[in-house]
Amino acid sequence: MSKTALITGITGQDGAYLAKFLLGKGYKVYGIYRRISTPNFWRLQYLGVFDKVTLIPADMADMSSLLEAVTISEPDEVYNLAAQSYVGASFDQPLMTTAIDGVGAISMLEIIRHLKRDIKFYQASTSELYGTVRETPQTENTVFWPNSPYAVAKLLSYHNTRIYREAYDLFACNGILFNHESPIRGIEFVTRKISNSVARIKLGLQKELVLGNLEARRDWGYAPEFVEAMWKILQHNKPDDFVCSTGETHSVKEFVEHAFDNVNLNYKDFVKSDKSFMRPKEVELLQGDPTKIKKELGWEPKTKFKELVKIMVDADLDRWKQHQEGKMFPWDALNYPGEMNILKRGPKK
Ligand code: NAP
Ligand code: G4F
Repeated sequence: MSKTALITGITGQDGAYLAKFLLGKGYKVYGIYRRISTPNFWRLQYLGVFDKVTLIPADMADMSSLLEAVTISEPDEVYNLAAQSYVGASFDQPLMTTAIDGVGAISMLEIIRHLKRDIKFYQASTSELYGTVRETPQTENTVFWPNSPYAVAKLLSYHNTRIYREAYDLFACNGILFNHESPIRGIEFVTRKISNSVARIKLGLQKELVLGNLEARRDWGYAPEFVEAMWKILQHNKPDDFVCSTGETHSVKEFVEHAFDNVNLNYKDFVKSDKSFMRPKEVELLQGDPTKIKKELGWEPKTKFKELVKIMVDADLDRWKQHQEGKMFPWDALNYPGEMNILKRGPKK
């Protein structure tokens, strides 16, 4: 019999890829979406799955709506991906971030505990938990030292997931995912900001690219591969926590350099670094060790760093060209002409 999944955060990058992946496995897929003034279904449309999933209006900050979503969907598996996921914004809105990313996960765990304990639960944990890293590469046993309100909210959900597993025997798991990107990545994240700007600069639509800390290093993987890891974690014979990463680390500057290389331009002619794009507190280096997930679940990343950069730049170039030819397609870039009018907090004062 086919399984049923409920995805919170289905309108985001990972939610949309996971919905497509699970549909391919024969799942019935439900997702919650929140009421906003302009609906945000472009990723589900872009991946061609909008009319294949069932959407339930709910909000992570409203437990009654989550209860209704679980009652209606009767899931075998819940993937808790919904979050205020932008680290920079968590410094501006720490309470809202804690309510959604930290308390929201507890609401879902409580619902499962009281309603149906055999629902499997996946929590979208993050490499941001490591913050100021205590060792490199980071493993499932590395000490957490979070550096943002986002990371602390995620620490709350990480530990509650573990506690509900140990205290109530729930099949509750953390995927400690390192950064993963794609052409449907949110446009304010650095990789997509770069690929979108490189495409615009190549086509003469933009003159420069202003970034913050070019020296920060991340372990960047390809999002469609990472959602398979989420599924594998819930198919394991026991509930557990797994690091999911490529094992490599690269700087923002390297990403920029390769992105401009892809369109035969020199980044030094276009890129500036400005303090206003820096954070009050930074995570300087992330590099995950995926040994456990490789060994126990057989999951391995396939797409290498340079290939990822090319996939993203090619996709944005293609979309801007199609736009110039007057073609219509689901897309976010037109609704986000830039960050110029958005107040930035900058580094610590
Ligand atoms: P994303 O693109 O920002 O998507 C976040 C999703 O959460 C969106 O669907 C968003 O809905 C939804 N959401 C936000 N606030 C909500 C609320 N109050 N109630 C219900 N839904 C709400 O994030 P992502 O990159 O797909 O990441 C998925 C999850 O993995 C997040 O929890 C993130 O923190 C975590 N994570 C991501 C990475 C990464 O590199 N991508 C790495 C580690 C962990 P709207 O569309 O309405 O905004
Ligand atoms: O792309 P970012 O905003 O992603 P960040 O902060 O690493 O967070 C992402 O990955 C986490 C997993 O480690 C997730 F948990 C989280 O939800 C999110 O998906 O920034 C990457 C790096 C940072 O060091 C930032 O300071 O790039 C640096 N950066 C430099 N200039 C910039 C910019 N980041 C952004 N967004 N914009 C800039 O102009």
